[in-house]
Amino acid sequence: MNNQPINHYYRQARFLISAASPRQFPRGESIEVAFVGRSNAGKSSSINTLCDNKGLAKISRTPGRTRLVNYFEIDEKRRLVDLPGYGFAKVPLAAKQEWQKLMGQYLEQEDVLRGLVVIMDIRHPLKEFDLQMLDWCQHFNIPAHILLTKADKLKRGAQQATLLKCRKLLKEEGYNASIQTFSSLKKDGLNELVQKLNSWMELE
Ligand SMILES: Nc1nc2c(ncn2[C@@H]2O[C@H](COP(=O)(O)OP(=O)(O)O)[C@@H](O)[C@H]2O)c(=O)[nH]1
Ligand SMILES: [Mg+2]
Repeated sequence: MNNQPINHYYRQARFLISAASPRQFPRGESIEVAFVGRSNAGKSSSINTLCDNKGLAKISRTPGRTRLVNYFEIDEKRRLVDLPGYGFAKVPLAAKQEWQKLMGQYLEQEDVLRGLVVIMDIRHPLKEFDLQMLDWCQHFNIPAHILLTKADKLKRGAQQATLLKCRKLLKEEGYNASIQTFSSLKKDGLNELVQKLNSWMELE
């Protein structure tokens, strides 16, 4: 086991199904960890980095197009879930409401969902949408872990300063989410993410 890469469980991940509505959410005994973030924050890239598989979650340059919940199977008991990104300015109200409904339906599955990874661009952290996600986590009693991704866009000092600032703000606002810096490009922070997911997924 010692020669295995730290993310070896996640490298097994295979695409399972895309669900457009709760009726299509897969059933069974599996536990899940889900990823969410604003469109273009770097969600697909972080899943691909975690799983060491560039083609796993599609990396799209057109934000806000998909309203699908994408499931990846790690093993027969564990799944990763790519939740639809939030598109913003150009998204009509009806689409926003549809998105909110689908998210609510997904997040209320408390027997299945072990934790939510909230992806934020380190240059634009803790925006309104991100805080809404954290509010939902508190509401549904779901542990949250924040990735400040694209950390390679900032110098080390600025990365750490942003991390500390966000951690302080979270504490002040009463959120008990954990938070780290991450870079899909450099694979920085992968170890920390894997440790968090392993504990949620009851791996080792
Ligand atoms: N420099 C850098 N670019 C990133 C990183 N993660 C994602 N990107 C880029 O950001 C854009 C959006 O990424 P994507 O993963 O599709 O975001 P999503 O919409 O949240 O799934 C793409 O052009 C990625 O190549 C990162 O860690 N560093
Ligand atoms: Mg994506």
